[in-house]
Amino acid sequence: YNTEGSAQASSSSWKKVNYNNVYKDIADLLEDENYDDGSYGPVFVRLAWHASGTFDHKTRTGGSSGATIRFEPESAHGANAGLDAARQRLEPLKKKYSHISYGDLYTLAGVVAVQELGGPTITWRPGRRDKTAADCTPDGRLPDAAQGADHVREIFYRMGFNDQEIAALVGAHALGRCHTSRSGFDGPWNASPTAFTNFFYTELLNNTWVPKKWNGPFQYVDRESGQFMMLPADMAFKKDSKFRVYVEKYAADQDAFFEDFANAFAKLLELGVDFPEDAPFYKFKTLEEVLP
Ligand code: ZEM
Repeated sequence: YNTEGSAQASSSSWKKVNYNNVYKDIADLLEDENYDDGSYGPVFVRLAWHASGTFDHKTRTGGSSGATIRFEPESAHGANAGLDAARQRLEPLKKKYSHISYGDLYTLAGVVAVQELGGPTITWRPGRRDKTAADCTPDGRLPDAAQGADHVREIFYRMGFNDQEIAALVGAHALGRCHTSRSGFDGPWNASPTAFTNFFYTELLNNTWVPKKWNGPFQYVDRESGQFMMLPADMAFKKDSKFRVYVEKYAADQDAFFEDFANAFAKLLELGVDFPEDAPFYKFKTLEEVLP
C-alpha cells in the first residue's frame, strides 16, 4: 500500500466510488479456510476499531480519518500487531477502487464483517480523507488488556464514550481470538468466534473464570473446558458494578445489545471525521438479503 506517506489528492474522490460494490467485494474476502477460524471478519473488525480508537476528543487528533494506522510508527505499535494481515487482505480493493480512501476502506471492512457475521446493521458514511505518516498518533492510545476498569474508562472517556457505550463495544469480543504471536494472549472467547452474538456477556457471567496456568501473560480460562478465555480487561466488566449492569442486560437481551452496539460502533468509526456535507448515510444490505 501507500508507504510514501502521500495524502489523498482530491476532496471529492469519495464520490467516484460505488460503496455497494465495495461492500460486496469486502464480503467476498471474508472467508478463507486457511486463516484462523475460517474468516477475516474478526480481524477486519479489530482493524476498524484500532484505526478509529486513537481519537482524543480534547485535541481532536487520531480517529479513522487519515488511516495513519498503515504507517510506521503507528503500524508497529504493540496494540496493532497482526493487523497487517487485515490490511494486506484489503489492499487489492484499494487498487480496484482507486478513489476510496484507506480510512473509508478500513472502517467499511468493519461494518461488512459485523453484518456478514450476523450482527446488526451499522450506519456508515464515506468521505474520510487520508493523511500522511506525520499524522500518526502516539503509542498508548488503545487499551492495555492487562489492566482493569479504571484504565478502560480513561481510554474510552478520552474518545468521548460513556459506560453504556463502552460495555456495548466490548461485546465485539464475541468475535475472533487472541494470538500469542500478536498480543501474547491465547484463545477465543467462545465456541463460535465467527458469529456475531451476545456470547461475550453470557460467557462472562455463566462461566467460572480461573487464571490460566502457563508462562504467558496473566489471563483467564473457563474452569470447565479450559478452551475459552478472558483478558484481565474483560473481567473488569464483570467486577465493576456499573459495567456489570450492562453486561447483565446484554446477556439477557440480544436485541438490546445489537441496537446499542450498532450505535456505539457507528459513533466509533466517525470519531474525529469531518465528513463532506453531502456524504450520504448508508445502511447496507447483507449478501444474504441481496442475493436470491
Ligand atoms: Zn479487542 N482485543 N480489546 N476490541 N478485539 C483483541 C482482539 C479483538 C482489547 C484487547 O486488548 C484485545 C475492543 C476492545 C478491547 C476485537 C474488537 C474489539 C485482542 C487479541 C486483545 C489483546 C489480539 C490478538 O492477539 O490477535 C481491550 C483491552 C479492549 C477494551 C476493553 C473493541 C471496542 C472492539 C470492537 C468494537 C476483535 C474483533 C478481536 C479479535 C481479532 C482477531 O484477530 O480475531
